[in-house]
Amino acid sequence: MAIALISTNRNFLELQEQIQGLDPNIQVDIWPRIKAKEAVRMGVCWNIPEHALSPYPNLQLIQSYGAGVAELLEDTSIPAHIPIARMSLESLATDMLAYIEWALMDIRHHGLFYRANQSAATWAPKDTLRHQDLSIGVMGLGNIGSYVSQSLAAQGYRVLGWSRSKKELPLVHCFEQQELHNFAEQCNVLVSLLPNTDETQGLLDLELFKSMLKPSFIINAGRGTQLVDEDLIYALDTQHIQGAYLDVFMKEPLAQNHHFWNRKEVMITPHIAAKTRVADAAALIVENYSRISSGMPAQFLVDRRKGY
Ligand code: NDP
Ligand code: OXD
Repeated sequence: MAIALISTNRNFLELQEQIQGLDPNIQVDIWPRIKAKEAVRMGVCWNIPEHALSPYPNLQLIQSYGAGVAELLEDTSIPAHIPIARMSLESLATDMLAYIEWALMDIRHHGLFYRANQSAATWAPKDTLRHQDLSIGVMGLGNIGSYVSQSLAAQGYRVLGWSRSKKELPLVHCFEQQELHNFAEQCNVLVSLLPNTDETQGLLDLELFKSMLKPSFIINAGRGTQLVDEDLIYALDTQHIQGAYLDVFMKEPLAQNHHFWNRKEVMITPHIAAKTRVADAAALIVENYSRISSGMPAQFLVDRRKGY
């Protein structure tokens, strides 16, 4: 029995070492050098080419190396009967919280405005915003969003949460799917921590931006497909939105000629808000591998109908 580590853009050498450090009996090979293809029971995948999983006749589990699984679900070369598990780690939630806190501090201290002023040598002081000046709307209340929303609420922000099914979270005012506009109209900052599904595509659009409280900011760390890029540009031009912090994009890396690069009201980060930490991933992979080896279901299985 073996695990195949497959990625076109991650170096999995350290992951291989960590998995074998936890259980030296597991055979772990890194794609494309997979020794015995029929021995592979689990494929750990991130950014894989189509058909990369076709050569393994005894595959029992596909383990995503990240929380997002849309690319794996869209890959028609993967048979629908093979279960897919997502990466669901405490460290993804704590790292994401740190990213959102950083963006919120920048919003409160007018970072986008002062950086633009610095490049023009302009002295223009503004009042710093306090926690209580901003209502934060967290879209997606799963592993990451539920932790982020509750932590921000504990820091003194007014926090609202929105998810497909209604949640009960201490200190967070929760809304369900059909209450999107009622939710957004009470928020200064919309933070997307949603998966990429048919239903979440294009949610961050001009109509939603117009309904928000002023000043209005967007933080997108979910997936780039959720944002209508042209609507954001228009909303910045017309002052419906004052600034955006974007970590994910429709196409990554973001094209060099994309309009976002030249906007002083947009902060771009290269999909680093919460990167999977190797040691934590290795522990989850070994746990899921032991589970499937004993005939148990893996943890954090994706529901193909929901798309996450
Ligand atoms: P989970 O699956 O735990 O949570 C997803 C949440 O989104 C759930 O609350 C779910 O609702 C909600 N949701 C899904 N579809 C809809 C919809 N149509 N309308 C309203 N709510 C919806 O995922 P995680 O918290 O682990 O991760 C979330 C996403 O964050 C990932 O899929 C990935 O895209 C992104 N991510 C980005 C990273 C980065 O570095 N930028 C790092 C890690 C993750 P319900 O609870 O009712 O099911
Ligand atoms: C993601 C991740 O899904 O890096 O973006 O986990």
